[in-house]
Amino acid sequence: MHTQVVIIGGGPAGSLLAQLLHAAGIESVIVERRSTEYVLGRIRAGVLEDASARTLTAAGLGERMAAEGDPHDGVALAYGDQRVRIDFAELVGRRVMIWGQTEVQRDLYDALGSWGATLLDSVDDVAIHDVTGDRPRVTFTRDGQAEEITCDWIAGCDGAHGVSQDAFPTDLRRTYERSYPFGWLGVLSETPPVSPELIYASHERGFALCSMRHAMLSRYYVQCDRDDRVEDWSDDRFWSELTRRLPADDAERLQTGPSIEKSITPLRSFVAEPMRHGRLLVAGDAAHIVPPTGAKGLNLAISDVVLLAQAFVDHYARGDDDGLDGYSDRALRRVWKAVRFSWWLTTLMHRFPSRDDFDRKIQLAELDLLATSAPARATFADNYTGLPLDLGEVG
Ligand code: RFL
Ligand code: PHB
Repeated sequence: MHTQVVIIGGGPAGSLLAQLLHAAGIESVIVERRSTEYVLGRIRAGVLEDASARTLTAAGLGERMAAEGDPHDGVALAYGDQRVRIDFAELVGRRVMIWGQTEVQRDLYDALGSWGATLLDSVDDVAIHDVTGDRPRVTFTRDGQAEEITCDWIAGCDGAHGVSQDAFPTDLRRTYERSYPFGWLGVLSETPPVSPELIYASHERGFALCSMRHAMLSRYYVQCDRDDRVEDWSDDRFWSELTRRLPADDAERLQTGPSIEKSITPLRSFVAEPMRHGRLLVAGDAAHIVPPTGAKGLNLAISDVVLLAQAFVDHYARGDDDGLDGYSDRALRRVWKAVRFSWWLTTLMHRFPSRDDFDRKIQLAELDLLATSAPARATFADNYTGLPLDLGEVG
C-alpha cells in the first residue's frame, strides 16, 4: 500500500490531522495500536482553549460541542478558605470550553468514518523505516499478518509511549525533563459539580481540583503519592480527602457518590527536540508532556496539528516547504510557553514533600498577588485560555 502521509496513532492529534488533511485533499492512513473501543473509552482532558474549540469547529467537529459543551468565563483558585476568581472574559476577552477529550475523540472518529478514512486499529509491532530517504515506510502486523505502507511523510502522533521518538538518532535529539514527586488521583462521579466553574485548590495537605463534564457528571482530582495505587484509595478516603482540601463552603456543598472511574496519573514535564527528522514529524504527546495542572496537553496536540496540517497543505498545494522546514521551531516556541505555564501552576498549587515553611509562604504570597493584582490575573488568564497561534486558524 502507498499513501501520502502515514499517521502513527489515532488519538486526538492523529485523528485531527487525518481530518484536516482530508479537507485539503491529502491522503493519509492511520495506524493505531489500540482497538477503537479502547480509544473511545479513555477518560482524559476536559478543557479546550478558545482557539482549540474554534479549530474543531472550523474542521466540522463543532456541532455537538456547541450544543452540549459548556463555555466557561473563569476559574477559581482556592487556598484555605479564600477564593480568587480569574475572570477570563473581563481580563482577556476569551473563554474556555468544557468539552471532554472523550467527546472530541468520538466526534473525530465519527467524522473519519463518514468519509471512509483508512484507520487500521489494533495493529502491533509498528516500526518506522528510511525517514532520511525519499520513500519512508511503516511496517506493522495486523491479525497476525505483516504489512507495509510506503509514503511521502510520516506523522508521529503516537503519544507518550509510542515508537516515533525512537526513530530520532540519539545524537540529534535533546530531551528536557522534570518529574514531580506526586501524582493525581482522578475520580468521575455521577453527581452535580460542586461549583459551576473549576476550582483549583492549594492546601497544606496537597492540591485538589474540582472539574466537570456536564450537569450530572463531575470530575475531581486530589494530589496523591507518586507510588499510590488505585486500590489504596477507597471512595470514602477520596471524598474525605477532597473535602478537607476545599474551602469550607465548597466542602459543605460537595455531593458525593460512587466513583464510576478512578485512575492515577504521575506528573511530568518533558520535551524532545527537534520535532522533525527527515520525513518524520512528531506532534502532541509524542513530542512533549505537560502535567495536567494547566490543562494544556490536548490543546498543544491540537495546535501542533494545526501547524503540521498547514505545512503539508503548503507542500502539496504550492510546493512550498517553509512550513515543513519551520515546523519544529514554530511548534516548540508555543510548546515551551505551555510547558512553562504548566510547570509554574504545578509548583504554585502542590505540596512538595521536600519543601519547607518558606516555600509555602512564597506560594501563599503568589496566590495573594493573584488575589490583589489584576495584571497578575490577566497573565494567568492569557496563558490559561491559550496564547495565540502564530498562524491564522485553519478554516
Ligand atoms: P494520545 O491521546 O496519547 O494518543 C496517542 C495514540 O497513539 C497510540 N499509540 C500507537 N499507535 C500505533 N503504534 C504505536 N506504537 C503506538 N503507541 C501509541 C495510542 O494508543 C493513542 O491512541 O496522544 P495525543 O493524540 O498527542 O493527545 C494528547 C492528549 O491525549 C493529552 O495531552 C491530554 O489528554 C492531556 N490532558 C489534558 N490536556 C488538556 O489539554 N486539558 C486537560 O484538561 C487535560 N487533562 C490530561 C488531562 C491527561 C490526563 N492523563 C490521563 C494523562 C487529565 C489527565 C488525568
Ligand atoms: C479535567 O476536567 O479532567 C481537567 C480539568 C482541568 C485540568 C485538568 C483536568 O487542569
